[in-house]
Amino acid sequence: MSTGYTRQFHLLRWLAAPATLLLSSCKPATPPTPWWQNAVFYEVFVRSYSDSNGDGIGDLPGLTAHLDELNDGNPNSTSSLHVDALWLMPIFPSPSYHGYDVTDYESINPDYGTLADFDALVAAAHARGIKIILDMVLNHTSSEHPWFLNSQQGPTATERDWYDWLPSDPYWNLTAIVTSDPWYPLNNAYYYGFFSSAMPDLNHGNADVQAQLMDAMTFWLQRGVDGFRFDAVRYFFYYVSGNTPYVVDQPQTYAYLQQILTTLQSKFPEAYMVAEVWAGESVESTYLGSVQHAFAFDEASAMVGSGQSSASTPIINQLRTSRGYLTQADGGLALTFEAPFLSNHDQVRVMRQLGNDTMAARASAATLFAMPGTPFVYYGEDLGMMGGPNSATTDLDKRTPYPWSSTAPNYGFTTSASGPWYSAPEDAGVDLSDEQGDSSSLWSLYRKLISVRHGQAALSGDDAVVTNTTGGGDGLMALVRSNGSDRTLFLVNYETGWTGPFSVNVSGTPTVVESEGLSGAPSSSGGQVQVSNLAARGFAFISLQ
Ligand SMILES: [Ca+2]
Ligand SMILES: [Ca+2]
Repeated sequence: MSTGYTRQFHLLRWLAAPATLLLSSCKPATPPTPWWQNAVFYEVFVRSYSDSNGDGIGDLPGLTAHLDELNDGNPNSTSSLHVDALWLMPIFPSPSYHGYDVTDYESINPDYGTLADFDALVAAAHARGIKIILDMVLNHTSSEHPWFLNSQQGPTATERDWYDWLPSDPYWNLTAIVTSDPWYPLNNAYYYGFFSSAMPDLNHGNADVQAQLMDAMTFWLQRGVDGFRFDAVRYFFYYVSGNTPYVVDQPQTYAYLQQILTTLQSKFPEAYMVAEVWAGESVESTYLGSVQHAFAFDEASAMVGSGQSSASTPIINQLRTSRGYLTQADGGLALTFEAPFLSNHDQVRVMRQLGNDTMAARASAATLFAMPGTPFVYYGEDLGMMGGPNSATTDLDKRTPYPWSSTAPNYGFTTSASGPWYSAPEDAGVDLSDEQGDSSSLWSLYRKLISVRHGQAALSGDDAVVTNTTGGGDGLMALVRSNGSDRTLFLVNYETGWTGPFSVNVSGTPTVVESEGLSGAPSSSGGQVQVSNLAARGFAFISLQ
């Protein structure tokens, strides 16, 4: 009678069903140089990006109108960030402002526009060389999704088994993860909603559910989408042993993800897929082989931690730990399995975490682009947005409108007389028009760092070695990135004072590619690179020949 047993039965039924879309005999074909290997992603919350029609809500035409600021297709222009790809947070119909509870996986939220607007966005993005991936929230739907409205009608409803129902509340105690029992009463039964009553979990052991979701993903890929960000993959399956529920990281979850990956890659070999495995690296790394990429949550904490503490220890320790988790059985490295980032829509913005310390933010940004894997920038990080003052307790304050101009009403986000759908003031000068015109702005630094990322082949390689230094102090990190014979040395000083002279235990003739606070040109002798001084929060990307 345990639900976990039922789940296993469903999985077996699914594995035994040859007609299931998830089972394809095609083998995955990976292109020799995937487009995402040296790509920089930009995470966009459409509701807060740009409003095109004056209703106070950001929309797809608003994003389309501002693609040139993201990447105008001219690599030499200094008015464009030159990101390679956009992750759009959910754009499907939803009763919530954030969209992480979907009511239709194959259409566009009317707040954001139409399918025609979406097609126009994809066409305009592709014309500039920008790829687009969509947020796919597969774990659960909205409680207002037609599937759930059907399912809740009773035990004989045609879609009853698409969700999990029990005749009585099992009273799980998940207080370590969520605040209450995730079983909710409705029509004389109880349904499972791990995240909330408004987000009933889909039963992924049901073959019809699998087919529906695969259809939806195929629909978007055929429409030109370049991949997906998979939300909350840890929670796809649960298992109950006795009275003890196990709600994350089940064997069925890994198998299911592998099937999704294999099937989509067989049909769309250039599709990029990155998963939210929001956990420590000991857990996240177990998804290696089940998902294409996973976000590096521990690394984000470590990068921000170095910025907060003025010590390089957090990020150095993390990189060494990563190497342990991401070295495969054959000795090969999988460091590019992880997608590094500083913060995302669920976290207090990095500038607020750093106490509005612009120099620490600059050092953190430089470190982000030195990391192995495909880097993601959360919209507004490029400007140093703080978000609202209640960010620690309110997700809304992490997702405020992008400030385009200091002089236009509503920061140029909307022409609505009643203002934007939500807002929080940013410091003077934290807006695109001011920062585009200032070569020393944080936005201009992001533009330069993205250019460095594109220009240095070593930065898209699979190796990253923290290298010993002599002298330099507690804030210093020396990281050697390599890709075949290409090598780039990254130096960063998280301290609030100068390093003084130091040497790095690496050979090669150094050529500075981009730096801040570097005193003099580095030299080399005796298998070491010598640096005379690096300022507080300074950094350098140095090519080694
Ligand atoms: Ca609008
Ligand atoms: Ca689930």
